[in-house]
Amino acid sequence: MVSKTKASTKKPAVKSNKQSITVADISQRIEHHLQFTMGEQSSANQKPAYWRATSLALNDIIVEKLQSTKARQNQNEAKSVNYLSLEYLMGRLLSNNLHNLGLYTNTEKALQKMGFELADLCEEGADLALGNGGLGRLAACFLDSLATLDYNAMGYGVHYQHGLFKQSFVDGHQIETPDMWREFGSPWEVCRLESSQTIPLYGHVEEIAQADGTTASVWHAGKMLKGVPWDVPIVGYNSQTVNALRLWECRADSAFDWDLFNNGDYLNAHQQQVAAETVSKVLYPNDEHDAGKELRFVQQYFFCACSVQDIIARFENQYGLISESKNWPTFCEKVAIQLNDTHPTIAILELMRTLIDNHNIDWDNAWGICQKVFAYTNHTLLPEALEKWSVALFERVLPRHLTILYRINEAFLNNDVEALWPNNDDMRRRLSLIEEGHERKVRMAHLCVVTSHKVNGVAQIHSDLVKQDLFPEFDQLWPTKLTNVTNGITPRRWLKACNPLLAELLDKTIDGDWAKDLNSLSELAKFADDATFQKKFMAIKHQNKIALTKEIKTLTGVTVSPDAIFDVQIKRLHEYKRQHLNLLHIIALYRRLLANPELDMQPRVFIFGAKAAPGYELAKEIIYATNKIAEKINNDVRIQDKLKVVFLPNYRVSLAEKIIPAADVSEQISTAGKEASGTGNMKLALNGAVTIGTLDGANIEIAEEVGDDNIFIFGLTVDEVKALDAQGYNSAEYYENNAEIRACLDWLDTDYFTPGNPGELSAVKRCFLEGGDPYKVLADFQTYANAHQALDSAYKNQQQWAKMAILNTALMGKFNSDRSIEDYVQNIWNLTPSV
Ligand code: 26W
Repeated sequence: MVSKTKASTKKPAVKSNKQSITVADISQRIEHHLQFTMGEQSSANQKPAYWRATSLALNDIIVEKLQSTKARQNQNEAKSVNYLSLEYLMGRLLSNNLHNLGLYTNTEKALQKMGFELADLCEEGADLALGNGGLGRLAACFLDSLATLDYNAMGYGVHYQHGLFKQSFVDGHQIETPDMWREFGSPWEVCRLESSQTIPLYGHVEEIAQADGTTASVWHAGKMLKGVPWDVPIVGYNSQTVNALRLWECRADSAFDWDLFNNGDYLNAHQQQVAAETVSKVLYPNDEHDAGKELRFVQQYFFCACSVQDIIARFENQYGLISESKNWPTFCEKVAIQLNDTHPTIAILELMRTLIDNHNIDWDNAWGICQKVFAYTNHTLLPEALEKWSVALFERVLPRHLTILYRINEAFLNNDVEALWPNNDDMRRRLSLIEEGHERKVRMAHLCVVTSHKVNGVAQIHSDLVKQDLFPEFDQLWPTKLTNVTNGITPRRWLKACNPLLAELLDKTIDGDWAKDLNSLSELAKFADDATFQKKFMAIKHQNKIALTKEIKTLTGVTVSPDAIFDVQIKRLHEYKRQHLNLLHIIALYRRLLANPELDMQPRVFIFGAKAAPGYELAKEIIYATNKIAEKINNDVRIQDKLKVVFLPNYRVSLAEKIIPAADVSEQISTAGKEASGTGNMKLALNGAVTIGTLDGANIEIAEEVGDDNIFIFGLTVDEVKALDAQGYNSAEYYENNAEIRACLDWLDTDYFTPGNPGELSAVKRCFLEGGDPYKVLADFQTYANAHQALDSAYKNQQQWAKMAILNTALMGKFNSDRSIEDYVQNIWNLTPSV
């Protein structure tokens, strides 16, 4: 028996924030909502009704705690951080909120008495998929950590009526349909009509000469929009805090034009409302690719303007008028604003405009305030993801903001740039906030860096590349401004809630609450070689794999064996993430098995989950190819089920929560220098999956934590990729010199995987050859295949593999988003917990 360490020295329990609400209380609350809110629907499938009643019952408790939190934070005059993000990938909330309130078990008991399984009811909830991928999910994890650490924080975003599209496959092709999370309303949101905001846009600016010789700019807006806030409570884990995520819905300033209506022009009477609603209608599904659409620009301005007005209103309610100079230092002491990438950059110009035009603060003080409150996080180096909005669009939609932008740029070039690079037009051109050219554009990232007091990347290598390659001159200008905060994940959702069997084993094995002190997981390391513990740990992995085989069968009809290696690649579909490298290796494995069905390899199931941006053709080709190749392999009896490939449709947070606990292998195979950090890598390793990956993003820091014996690293390093680009990369060489690569690629030209349609998969081959293989797939193929060979033989030794799996779980403490938040608090926000 594995003895619990140092039982006698058990630490005194912290004052439990656990809700002492009894099973009876919970039943009564659920019954109340069934009867009075739901009106007792006696429909056949009662699950949706009991899910909603349970959620509403819980939300009552939560909203109460939200109010007490607000009162305490005001009481403590705690500095607040305002997280501005166009995306929040929240997933489902019932299970998370129950775990964080410590009410999961009691609610489970209450529902069992009513004849329902809580785990089943949790399946009824729609994901709040108000994001695309990593950036949106990171925002969600950060909100969980901020509330768990009792910090005063407010998330600001857009109340999209439709989140990220629903993905389904038709004959292997990705089909998108609208997300309907709000079809029947969400039990987790509270409409805050009283905090609605009205914001101006379009129109023109009139410069009016003032008596003191200065000119005042008066913006005559062409249109007004109304922002209606919906608050989604953010429940801290075992803490005193429930913060809010405030999402702005857009409505017309006036819902109805009576004159048009009275003249029978009913459609146009409503036109204003329709136009306004489109602003918060849908999330743009582009990940890492700036589409540059006007509506996206208006979305960004809309939520930034509503949020800035709300931040000022909250401040003035507590500390007095911002127009009074005595309150300026207080504003900087009590308010921090974090820009989650460049998408909320306009908030800078909006705060400047508001302070100067609405609160009569002079330019220099307004600018001083902005520099103290704003900070910016960069999440990508991909050139196509860096936002540049045309000056013409700015002129038309936000003419006043443009005049402010010009003045910031002038001061920056004439003071900061001139100081370091006197009379250097080239440097002025390169650093200017305006990119000259046939169409003048605004470099949003430059405005963020020039304004913010701190700029951070999201993993050490990424932050180094931001300094060296993206903003080298800015690093010279302000040597202490650029910093790093390595990403993290919340262990509440990504272990305690999604892997209850492992959570229970950890509770039994580790002292204290690992879900709040993830570094305590390192206590597991001493059991890594312990046969008994290994057996328990791997039995849990096997249990989770059995559960996933059922989900796979339901979703794809494919039968897989839980004894096979579950090899997982789950993330957005993008060339730099190299799902097509994984696919090329699968084709090679299949070919080897056809050549020798007795090939000594561990049976393997390759599991894919990935959405492609609707306009990203090659990404969709890679999905189609993977599905067609999977179909062929999964039905090829000659290979004796040694290889299975499944592409699970509609990958999202709630599906990730099912896949991750069952994963043996975590595919983190991006081209070095392209994946800023990754966070899926952390979730999979924390749940005992062993990583096969490149030295990219946070993979490097994961390898540092787990040790080179417990990870499979392959491929070119960042510097080697740069050297290859410098000397000129010729992918055809690998095609000519590597017979296996050539055979596999040539196979794609045939109709082997697409009977009767030869060449249907040739687009994938072409991207490697004619397309120049920009992400060096062919260059990394052989070392990747070799790493998989090593992985296969490691898996044969179940003791060795169990040790690796346990050490990955044990040594993930660093990647707790609580640690990331504490880094932001220490280096950027300077907050104190409000308890
Ligand atoms: C303009 C369109 C657009 C939309 C989203 C461009 C860029 C984005 C995001 C920045 C893309 C994103 O999600 N980046 C991911 O952010 C994660 C959180 O920091 C990182 O872990 C991932 O490496 C990074 O790809």
